Amino acid sequence: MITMDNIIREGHPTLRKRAEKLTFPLSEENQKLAHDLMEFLENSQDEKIAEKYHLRAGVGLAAPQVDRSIRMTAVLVPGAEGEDPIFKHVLVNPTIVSESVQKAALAEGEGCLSVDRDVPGYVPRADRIKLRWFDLDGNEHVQRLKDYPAIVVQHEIDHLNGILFFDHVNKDNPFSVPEGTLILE
Ligand code: NB4
Ligand code: NI
Repeated sequence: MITMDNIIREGHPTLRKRAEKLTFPLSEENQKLAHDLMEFLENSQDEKIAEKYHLRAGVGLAAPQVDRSIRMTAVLVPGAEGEDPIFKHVLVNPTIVSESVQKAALAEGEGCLSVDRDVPGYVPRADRIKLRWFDLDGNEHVQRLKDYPAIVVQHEIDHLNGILFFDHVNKDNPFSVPEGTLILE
């Protein structure tokens, strides 16, 4: 299983590389990675397991964060208690087909499992995206996302492009955002 010891941190060169596209069929190794990324998110969101293994909670984890420079990321946005997850997928070669002009940012700012410090500030992103990706069997999917799940996916796709969330925070005033940006509670 993946633990915090397997997650590389800010300063590691892999986090700043553009990750490689995958081809199908996926190797057994990459299929196992997909499973391990999602398992980490499940474990990290389980209070008992997270405490036992000292996992920081996560709603996304990208392959480059475990030092695998390939275009794969897991996303697990939980639903309300007892409900199905809002978005639970391993994305292979994800691309944003189109995005809204409307921007949105999480009120709490963002954190990253590869960044061991608090970086305050808003991270303005597209509020709505049309996402295209491939699943582990090589089937293509297209789905529109908005608000919280859209933000999570953009944070993860950034990892595949060597971008970290604080790259988007305004250096002079971390809480200034483009006019009209929605602040998501
Ligand atoms: C990715 C997110 C940072 C901002 C927003 C949030 C958490 C991460 C990083 C957008 C994407 C990981 C991957 C959370 C969290 C809400 C849901 C369900 C129950 C606890 C969990 C806490 F943990 N970010 N952490 N950061 N990253 N919400 N939640 N809750 O996930 O670095 O690249 O379990
Ligand atoms: Ni991150």
